[in-house]
Amino acid sequence: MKEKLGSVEERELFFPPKEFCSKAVIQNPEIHELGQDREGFWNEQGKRLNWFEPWDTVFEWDYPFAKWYGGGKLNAAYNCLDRHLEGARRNKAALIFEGESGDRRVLTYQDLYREVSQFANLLKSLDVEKGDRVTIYMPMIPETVIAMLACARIGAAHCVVFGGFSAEALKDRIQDSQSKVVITTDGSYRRGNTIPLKANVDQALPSITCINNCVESVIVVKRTGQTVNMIEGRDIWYHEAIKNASIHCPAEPMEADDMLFILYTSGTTGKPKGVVHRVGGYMVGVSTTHEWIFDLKEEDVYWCTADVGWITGHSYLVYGPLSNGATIVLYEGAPDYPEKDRYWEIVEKNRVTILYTAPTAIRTFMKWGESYPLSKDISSLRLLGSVGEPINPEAWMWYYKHIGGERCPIVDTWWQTETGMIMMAPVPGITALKPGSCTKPFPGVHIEIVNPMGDPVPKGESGYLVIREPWPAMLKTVYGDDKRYADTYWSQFSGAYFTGDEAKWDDDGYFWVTGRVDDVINVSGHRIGTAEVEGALTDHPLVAEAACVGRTHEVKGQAVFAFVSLKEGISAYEGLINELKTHVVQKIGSLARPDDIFLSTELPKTRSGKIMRRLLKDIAEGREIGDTSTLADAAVLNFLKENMDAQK
Ligand code: 6R9
Repeated sequence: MKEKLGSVEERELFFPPKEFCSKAVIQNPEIHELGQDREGFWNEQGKRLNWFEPWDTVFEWDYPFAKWYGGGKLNAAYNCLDRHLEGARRNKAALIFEGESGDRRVLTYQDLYREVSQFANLLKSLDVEKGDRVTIYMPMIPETVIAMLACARIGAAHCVVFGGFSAEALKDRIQDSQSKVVITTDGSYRRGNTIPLKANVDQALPSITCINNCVESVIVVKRTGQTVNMIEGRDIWYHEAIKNASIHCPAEPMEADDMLFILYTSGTTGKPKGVVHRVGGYMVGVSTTHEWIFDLKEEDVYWCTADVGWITGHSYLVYGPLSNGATIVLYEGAPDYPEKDRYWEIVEKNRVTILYTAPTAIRTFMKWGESYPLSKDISSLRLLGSVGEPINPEAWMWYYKHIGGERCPIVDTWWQTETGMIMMAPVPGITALKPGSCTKPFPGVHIEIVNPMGDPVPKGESGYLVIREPWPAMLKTVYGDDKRYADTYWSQFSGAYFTGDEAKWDDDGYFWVTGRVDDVINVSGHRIGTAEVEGALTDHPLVAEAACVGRTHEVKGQAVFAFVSLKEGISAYEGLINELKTHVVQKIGSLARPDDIFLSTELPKTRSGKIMRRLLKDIAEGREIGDTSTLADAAVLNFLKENMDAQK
């Protein structure tokens, strides 16, 4: 059977070392079969958390809305902090912070508990109550994690906005969530420079339309020491306000189905969606997957390099590991600051045992060469993880060899903002690995690959990745828009959640996710909606129309390629392309900056006026152009083909 498969990589199996398997958290090869009784399985896993009230039902399914652990009451911060204070974990390092400029802080579980309680009391003193929203716009510093847990402690939903987003993107997210409080810093460090976060907040707030009580206060944490403009009656310095806050703050008992946080993510339309996660199912899901997939042991030092502004930062930097009582590393800066060995220096210094990072980072390290990891002692590593986009087998092999010393299993984890938890990944003590495959669905998770009619495809074939059965950390809804939730995720295939991804199922039943099939571009593991970038471009006064596609990029996975037509009578001038790129950065953030902008008099459209992105993608990738039969005007295409090189 196996010989039928195409590449060498698909046939090559890597078995985790015996030494690793014999000590693994999960050694039972029948664990996936046990997971087939989903209700029984997740009932059992629910018991890993501390509950104020037990649940009555594991899940109720009112398609497409699910309720998990109905009747149960718990608190996420309590599960990440209080329950670890009883025994030896009290004085264990919960968080090791590595600042970009070399400063370092270690907080034990007791320290973290105290700081979270104080922050929670500060929020309470600002009238933040259960159900309110709080926007967090911060760099990777301990106070960011503290702020998240403080919200969770009092039952407010946090909305973390990535610190690299622009004032305008921040505005949209505060507006949609109607946050009562914004927490930010004076600024953030990036490669020795500073980025003015507070100034972005100041720019965002005046144009927000408030429905009720939105943004009454801004809490400012001092980080860079740069000058900021504090507005009397609205802005508060954290270090001053916290002085009087009590160190006792009871954790609010939350219904399992109550909202824990909102996280905005890009989709196929211009407006980012507020993905809502709830306390109970989410916490069970991330806690279980974190322990099993990362093979977490009491003495591990676990480092997830993702920014807290993304779902990976929420689930596998904060809630998963802290609920499991792990020691986490939090690094503020860039991988090449001050030198290209910074990650390996952090691994050496802290004896990091588990490293979870993204393929784009691995490809960057590959490009820099193995001398950097070689120059440090990284022998403490015992398990490696990958997330965010498909990992190409070459990058997998490099990671395996040069970072893992051929002794560390690699867990390639497939999941999404909406799934909340890892859905497909090896369980490292029992799963043989194939470079480039996320292997199999996690126990208790049901995933299928289907054809356009929604029927499962046979082994060896490709199709659309769908999830038919509810899972505990699934999104509850899109914030304030149940209809959008149902339409976006549950309407393409009847009876199933559509992931937006395409995948192949090989003869061994291993899954190979190949990428998005919707209008989402994955740049360095960050989701960018083509409609968002197009919206930013057409916002420029000279632009008539814009169409964006993803083009393969050696390091970033994909890069944004934009086709732009200018308004009638406008001709291009020197510097216009850069001006357009800067405009996108101002509207969204530098992560959305197009690598290429191609100016064209017209864009290829169907007779009904739809831009044919498929053809633009062929052009951007420099490959043969596909079926053009529905194209209204073939001359446009010829123009594009002929002028592409000239503009490059
Ligand atoms: C966790 C996260 C989700 C999209 C997802 C898919 C891609 C993530 C992947 C992967 C192949 C993996 N993706 N992990 N593709 N293999 N291991 O990244 O969430 O930012 O919402 O992105 O990322 O295309 O649909 P999110």
